[in-house]
Amino acid sequence: LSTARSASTATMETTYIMIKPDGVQRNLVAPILERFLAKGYILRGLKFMNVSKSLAETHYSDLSAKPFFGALVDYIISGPVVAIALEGKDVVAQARKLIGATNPLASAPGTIRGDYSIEIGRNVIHGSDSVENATKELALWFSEGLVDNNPVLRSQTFADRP
Ligand code: IDP
Ligand code: MG
Repeated sequence: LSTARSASTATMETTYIMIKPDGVQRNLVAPILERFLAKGYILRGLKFMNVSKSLAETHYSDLSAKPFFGALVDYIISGPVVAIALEGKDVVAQARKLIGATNPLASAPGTIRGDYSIEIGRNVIHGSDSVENATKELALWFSEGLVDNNPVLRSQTFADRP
């Protein structure tokens, strides 16, 4: 009962998802998108793009002191990415659940990383880790703004049930 109540009062959010270069190169764009869209999240942004070094460094600036930071930036700029904005109830935390743990060795089967990756340095996908960071990352990657996508479908998909 408490789970149902917290789900029904959960706020609508938008999160930033990114299919990293290895996911693109391994032809995982369609199967990854399929998971989020089939679940019912609303697409608010989608673009295929190359990433500048400064954009990658800004995106991962919280990790700039880590020993793997340089390798991480090189990974993200190694080929085009797919930048995605998704809207839905509690979507920031829910998308992280669908994505799985950072290290694929710890990601459960059934999660995206659990199903499609082995190495932490090639873990195919990014998802914002908090609403605050989602807001920052969406502003960074979609500075042009999001797409106002089909409010009719949205109200049907997320209508609260009694
Ligand atoms: P997250 O992507 O699950 O939010 P973060 O800790 O924010 O994980 O790290 C960002 C990305 O940096 C990871 O997805 C992974 O690609 C890379 N990374 C994290 N830790 C390591 C590491 O120990 N070695 C190499 N790469 C790492
Ligand atoms: Mg992170």
